Amino acid sequence: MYIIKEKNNKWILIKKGSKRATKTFSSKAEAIAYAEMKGYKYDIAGTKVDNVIRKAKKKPKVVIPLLIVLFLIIIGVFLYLHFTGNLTTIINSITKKEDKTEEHNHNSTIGEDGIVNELIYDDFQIHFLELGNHYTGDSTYIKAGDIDILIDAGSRTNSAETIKKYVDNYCTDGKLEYVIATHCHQDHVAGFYGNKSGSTRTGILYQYQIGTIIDFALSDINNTVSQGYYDARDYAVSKGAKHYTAAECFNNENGAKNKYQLTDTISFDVLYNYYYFNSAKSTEGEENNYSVCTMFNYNDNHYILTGDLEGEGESKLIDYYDGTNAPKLPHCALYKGGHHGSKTSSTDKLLNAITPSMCCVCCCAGDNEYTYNLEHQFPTQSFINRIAKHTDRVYVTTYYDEKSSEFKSLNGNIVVSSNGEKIAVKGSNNTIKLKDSDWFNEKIYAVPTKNYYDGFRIYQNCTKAKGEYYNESTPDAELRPRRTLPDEWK
Ligand SMILES: [Ca+2]
Ligand SMILES: [Zn+2]
Ligand SMILES: [Zn+2]
Repeated sequence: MYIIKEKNNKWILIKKGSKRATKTFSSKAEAIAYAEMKGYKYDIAGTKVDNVIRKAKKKPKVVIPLLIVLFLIIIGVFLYLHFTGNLTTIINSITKKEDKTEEHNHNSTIGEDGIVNELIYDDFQIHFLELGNHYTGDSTYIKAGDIDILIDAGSRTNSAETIKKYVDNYCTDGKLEYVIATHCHQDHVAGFYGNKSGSTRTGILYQYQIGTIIDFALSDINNTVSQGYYDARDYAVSKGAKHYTAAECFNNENGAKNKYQLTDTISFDVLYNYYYFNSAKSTEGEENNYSVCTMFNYNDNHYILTGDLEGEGESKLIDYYDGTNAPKLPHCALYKGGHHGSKTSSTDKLLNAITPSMCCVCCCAGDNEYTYNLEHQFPTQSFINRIAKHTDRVYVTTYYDEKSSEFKSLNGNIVVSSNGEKIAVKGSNNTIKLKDSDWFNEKIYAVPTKNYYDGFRIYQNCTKAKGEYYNESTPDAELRPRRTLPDEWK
């Protein structure tokens, strides 16, 4: 007996007496169609399903005699095992198993917010990858049961090998069932085409069998990066991959879907973005606003990834999910820090709508790739001030070490995982929150009073990196904190 009921603006099919949904649907009609198709007996319970279950449980009066019989059986088995000597063997094997589990989890603790530290669950995993160089970029590998998904493959062409080596620890069938390219910037797509040596291409789209490619509907870029990506995509399609734009997905057009069911209980939605359908050329965020936005769902937990979407795109996204035309976005367990923690993304409007419990940022913290201004380097002080209102669980992949001119792991590869109920987080280097990291708390030499001109732009509050690190002998240099602690984190 199954029950179809509404939950969090979705419709779920649930076995009577069970807590977990068997399957989730976006409409009641879909849920009914599914139950019919499976030949299930079902009730439609509206929102009062709990009462139905409770009533059903009260009925039977056979329970007590049944318990007595069960008790007698257990005593019987116990005595039998005791006299045949099997009991100790069984007890030993049970305790051994417990030891093993404990060993596996012995570092894990549950935080005050219910999130488990230092553990990786099998069912559903999101991996935020380090990319093997000091450049900021994105590559997120997701495993849902046996399904492998890769969102973006930055930061440079040489990241392709780093990504493949990592993904091959998990993806053992050589097939990525889904590949998503959020937008056409080098730090998101370069690893898809990679490098060419002789007749081998290192790019992800050349190295794996690809199921479905979902990518940006629009782009204003026409250069070697975009050409490299389109060639790699064409290659994958010639080998059998399906290709849809996010606009086709959102509209359920041409075979594309706006919801992909990955397992019975895990799915992802291609979220609305105004800039799938309209030019972003005149916005401040430009190309970044074309980003494909997705939400992964596992039971009641949600995970939102918006690529490099900026303030304009975030605002239109939240306007769309207004609770009238479309259901409001749910509270989310995880938000991937938009645009690497830039000052122009992760606006209050977005964060107030999704109230994230955790935030992972993919970047090379403190690198001056995009700016010499200390406060505006990823992850920016203004991003930190905004996310702090929701959570202090902020994790960052990599940082730039000014002293050695090398990139190093901050949290490293960060894995957020779930067993459908609990959520866990673990970094390959450590699982220290950003606010407690040395990177956050150390002071470095910067020139706050003098403007620095790089031949293009004037920067204030400067730090320089990559071999031009300021030190105590730099005129006007002062030791400055990299970041200041927001009140909420004190
Ligand atoms: Ca696979
Ligand atoms: Zn980017
Ligand atoms: Zn970008």
